[in-house]
Amino acid sequence: MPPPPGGPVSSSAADAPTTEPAPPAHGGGDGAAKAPPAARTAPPAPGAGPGTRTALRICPLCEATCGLTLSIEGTRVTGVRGDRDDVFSEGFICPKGASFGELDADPDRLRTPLVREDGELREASWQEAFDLIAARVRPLVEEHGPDAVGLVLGNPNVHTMAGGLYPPVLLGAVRTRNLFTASTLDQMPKHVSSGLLYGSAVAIPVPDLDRTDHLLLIGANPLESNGSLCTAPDFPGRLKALRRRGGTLTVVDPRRTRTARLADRHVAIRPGTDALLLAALAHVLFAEGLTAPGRLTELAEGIDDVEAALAGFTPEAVAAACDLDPDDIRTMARELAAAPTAAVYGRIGSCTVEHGTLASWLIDVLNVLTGNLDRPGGVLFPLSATDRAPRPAAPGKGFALGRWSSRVSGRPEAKGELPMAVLAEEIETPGEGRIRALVSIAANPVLSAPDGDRLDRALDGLEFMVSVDPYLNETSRHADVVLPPPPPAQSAHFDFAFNALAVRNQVRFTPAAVPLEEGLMDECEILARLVLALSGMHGADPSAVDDMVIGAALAKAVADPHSAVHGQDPAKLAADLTGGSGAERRLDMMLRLGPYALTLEDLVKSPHGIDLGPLRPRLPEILRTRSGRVELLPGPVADDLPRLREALGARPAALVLVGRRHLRSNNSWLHNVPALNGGSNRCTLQVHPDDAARLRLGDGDTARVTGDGGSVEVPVEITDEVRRGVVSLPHGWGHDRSGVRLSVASARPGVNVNQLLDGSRTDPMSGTAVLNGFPVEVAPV
Ligand SMILES: Nc1nc2c(c(=O)[nH]1)N[C@H]1C(S)=C(S)[C@@H](COP(=O)(O)OP(=O)(O)OC[C@H]3O[C@@H](n4cnc5c(=O)[nH]c(N)nc54)[C@H](O)[C@@H]3O)O[C@H]1N2
Ligand SMILES: Nc1nc2c(c(=O)[nH]1)N[C@H]1C(S)=C(S)[C@@H](COP(=O)(O)OP(=O)(O)OC[C@H]3O[C@@H](n4cnc5c(=O)[nH]c(N)nc54)[C@H](O)[C@@H]3O)O[C@H]1N2
Ligand code: SF4
Ligand SMILES: [Mo]
Repeated sequence: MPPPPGGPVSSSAADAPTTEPAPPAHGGGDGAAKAPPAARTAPPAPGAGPGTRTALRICPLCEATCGLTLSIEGTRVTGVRGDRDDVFSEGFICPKGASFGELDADPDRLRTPLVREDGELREASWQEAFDLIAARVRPLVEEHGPDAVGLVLGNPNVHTMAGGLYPPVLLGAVRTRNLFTASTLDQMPKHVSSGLLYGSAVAIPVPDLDRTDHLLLIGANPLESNGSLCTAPDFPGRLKALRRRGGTLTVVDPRRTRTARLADRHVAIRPGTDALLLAALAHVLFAEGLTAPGRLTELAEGIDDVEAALAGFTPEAVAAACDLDPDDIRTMARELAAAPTAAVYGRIGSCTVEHGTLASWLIDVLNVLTGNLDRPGGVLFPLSATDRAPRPAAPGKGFALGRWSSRVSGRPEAKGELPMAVLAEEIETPGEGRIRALVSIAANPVLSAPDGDRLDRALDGLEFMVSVDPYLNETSRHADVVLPPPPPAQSAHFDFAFNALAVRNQVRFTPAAVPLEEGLMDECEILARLVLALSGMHGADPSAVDDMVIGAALAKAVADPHSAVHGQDPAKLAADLTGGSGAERRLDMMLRLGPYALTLEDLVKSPHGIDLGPLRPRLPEILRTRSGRVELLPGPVADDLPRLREALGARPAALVLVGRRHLRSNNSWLHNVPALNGGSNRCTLQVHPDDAARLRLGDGDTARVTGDGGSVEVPVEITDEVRRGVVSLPHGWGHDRSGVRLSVASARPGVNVNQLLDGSRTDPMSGTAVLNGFPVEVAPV
């Protein structure tokens, strides 16, 4: 998931900013994060030498947020193990977390800013780099308006404090409508369905993994991904515990994944047809009188409308499209209804598909119809320590879609964002409103978005580009200025996004484990300086940014009759804030204003975290719909249902492609860590034996795969783990472009699966690219 501009509660989640004027809701301090507070120490890791100390660090490499214990010699991370005392992860660690030290010390990481001179990137001082940004971007904005600046936010923004705190401020300062994030390659359908159902795009219910009796898991593979939009360290262990306590697990996936192998039932659906399956499950619940919404009867409106709208989606009607047996669909519905508690949960395979928003909506519809939304054992809304403190339920403003559209192909915005799939055309197409300068923070769209070759060319045609990225990679190689953040051991960590998506309420903070290296700049300060450079305040002290945010947030809080600080003196409240940097003071403020009234000091005193208890029901308080109820059949959803009905009769493509994630991968950027690249983590095309025979492909042969956007040539791996008619290729590979500085990744580059796409296939409501279940042709080379 991607990055949160809408305020630090996003998803994958973090893939997601929003354009609501950057919430000064959280903020500030005195800027420059040069002196991290002393790292707290823990008993040294076993086997550690005499000069070794240890420090705790929350792992930033996936959504599970495990606590790590780092062994440190001098300033080098020499060992990593799971922190057994961590209140949430209790010692769990995976191979990625174990490679934290190697990643931290990667010699290919940039250690100084780069600026382009006479076409070549050269090392530069921070001063030079920011001077250049201020000098080049402001004139473009003054001449062409704010939309001349495009902002691209990638996934790691949800994994850093800087990415949680500054993008909203940046967006507020630049006020461009050209905002693109990894969300439209990921979880935007979930934001849209939540926006429509609950009135808040960030109200995402998560499965109550530790208490549920039945988990219906759609298009997710947490045994490799470690979970998404469901933060749960040791997801595999939690699934095994579900089985041990007599619960059941059903997995819907066209591949027999490691997660599917753990399940009681594996449903190998034809890709892209989950919305049909889910509609049929709801249909069975209605037809057989199995609905039992309980207290949701009062809290939700439109249950009868949903019944009418789904009338045609019988198991028989969807069976051919899904390639499933209608009796199996009935059984699944009955099992769901019969379980004392159950949770329906979907991820990438349910989102990045043609009917992603409908599938995301139907998942919640099923949870409502079975009474499982907002009850223990079902799906619940977390309440994180930096969320807004609960207040009396009241109708809200609702959620609007399509408030503006993209300039070239008229795609509607969702959550303030335009589809990443249209970024290239917005740069290439001349005219007023064209993107002339691009700021890319922690993003690699050349590999992660459709048609990287086209984007590659488009980026070359920009008048100016900034990348905030530790690597010179496929995307940042186009930048005129590259601003590298420090290695992760040198940054403090707090999970703004994932605490709000966690299966248990808890809160943890880890200060920087080692001091900031001479010559590097904390990413919070980098982004604060970027805000200044882009808003005409270049040269001001970066603490001004945090002070501004703090001032605005406290002014709002003291004026709010529901706030615990109502009527107090904002200057006094600001003076009370603690923290070694502006970012930390902003965190302290958010904690103080939050539902548990904690302070940063509380977190520092509890280095292994504070457990805040199991998830609890939050309806109706969380609702922001105009009706003040869950609006179960929102207009835009009803309007999209005819498209789903058409899919009932569509002739399926002979061969479609789906992705896959490997445990030791992370999108496009961990292939440069030797321990994570190689072995079974390979860029191969998985083909079912029957398809391989038909296509005359042998194991290890090279195949040419062709889609709308181009062709790639890739080694074949024959396996019956994929179902017939489906091939699978992982994403994030294709490190063979010139000018990148990724010595390990470039030696085993793999191919870019997204070159098979041209960006024309999207889920229309959310603008999310169809990255799974698209037609391809495969032939021997
Ligand atoms: N075909 C296909 N395509 C996909 C997907 C798929 O399943 N199939 N998945 C999609 C999903 S879910 C996502 S989230 C996107 C991800 O898409 P992106 O966010 O564009 O890609 P990442 O590979 O996560 O790249 C992140 C960039 O951040 C940099 N980085 C790492 N750490 C930091 C840091 O601390 N600070 C900063 N500033 N930069 C950092 C890395 O060097 C890298 O350049 O990819 C999407 N693309
Ligand atoms: N090791 C590792 N962990 C990661 C990442 C990584 O790259 N590597 N990336 C992180 C990110 S950014 C994210 S968003 C999460 C994603 O977390 P997950 O969604 O759990 O991860 P995926 O492996 O993409 O799982 C998607 C599954 O959907 C299946 N699928 C494909 N098409 C369909 C379909 O049409 N219907 C159904 N039912 N299933 C389908 C695929 O076969 C695959 O098994 O993982 C995060 N964690
Ligand atoms: S599961 Fe995720 S958070 Fe935990 S150690 Fe592995 S990569 Fe890090
Ligand atoms: Mo993601």
